[in-house]
Amino acid sequence: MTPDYLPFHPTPGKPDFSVPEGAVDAHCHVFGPEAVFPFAPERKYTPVDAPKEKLFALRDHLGFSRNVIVQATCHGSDNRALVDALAASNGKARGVAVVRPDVSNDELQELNRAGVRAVRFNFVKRLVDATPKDIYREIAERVVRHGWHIVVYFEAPDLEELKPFLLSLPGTLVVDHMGRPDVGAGTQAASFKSFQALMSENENIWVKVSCPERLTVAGPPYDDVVPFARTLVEAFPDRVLWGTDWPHPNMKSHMPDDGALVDVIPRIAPTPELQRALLVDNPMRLYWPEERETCS
Ligand code: 0GY
Repeated sequence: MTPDYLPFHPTPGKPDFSVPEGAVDAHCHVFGPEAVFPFAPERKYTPVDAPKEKLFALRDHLGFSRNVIVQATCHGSDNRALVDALAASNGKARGVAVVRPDVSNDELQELNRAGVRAVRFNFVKRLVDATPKDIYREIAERVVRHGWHIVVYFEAPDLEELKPFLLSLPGTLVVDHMGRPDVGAGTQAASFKSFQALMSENENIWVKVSCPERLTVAGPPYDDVVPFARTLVEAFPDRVLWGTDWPHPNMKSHMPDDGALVDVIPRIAPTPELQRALLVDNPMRLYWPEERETCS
């Protein structure tokens, strides 16, 4: 099948902003190569190949040290491309997998050994067919026993309906892309307030302040998204994560320059302390806790 969205930027620029030593790109993907790791038959889009070598080259180019690779819907619950990338990373990548309800404990243990530390539940209707919440809850209860956490992807209009489910999940919950706020409605909109209240009231909920390129109405340099991310970074400095979202699946309007995305970071995390928390301390606590304990 032919790719049906823009290819990733072939030559991203060097960012002006220097990320702190040990920075983690906590949301990115690998796709294929399709000839080795075919895409899932049930996928809603077909990406271009975005293999691990390109991801690791981008990591080095942008000055990052590590990646958290998130299983995207185009690979369904076939985590082989993800596991292959983790194995090739020399311990510099951890994974977020998608699993089926009939996954065995042996398979979960195998994924854990490979470096997977979370599962992702996706509620974005254009990306997946719905999975009953009871099934997701059963999966959550099983994976937290392996010390994993849950990553959820949903859009702001679905937050109220999802809240009871989100609050019923055990362990740590990470929300992708700020819960996809309606940027045009501004930071005072009820739905963004509701999301902040959810985080204020539940200290187990974390958020990725990622994807200005997806959320923007105005386009680069993403002035309209910055206040959303900055609000969350300043309110919840020890529960925020940042990622490139490379290779930016499904982007049809414009393809971001990943160097320019890195240059958004000092605008959303304006002090060295906030930058270190966002890029190093928080992702290390969640994905490499054993290394943090050794360092401290
Ligand atoms: C992202 C965002 C998107 C795609 C996926 O799993 C996916 O296919 O998450 C999207 O289209 O918004 O996190 O990469």
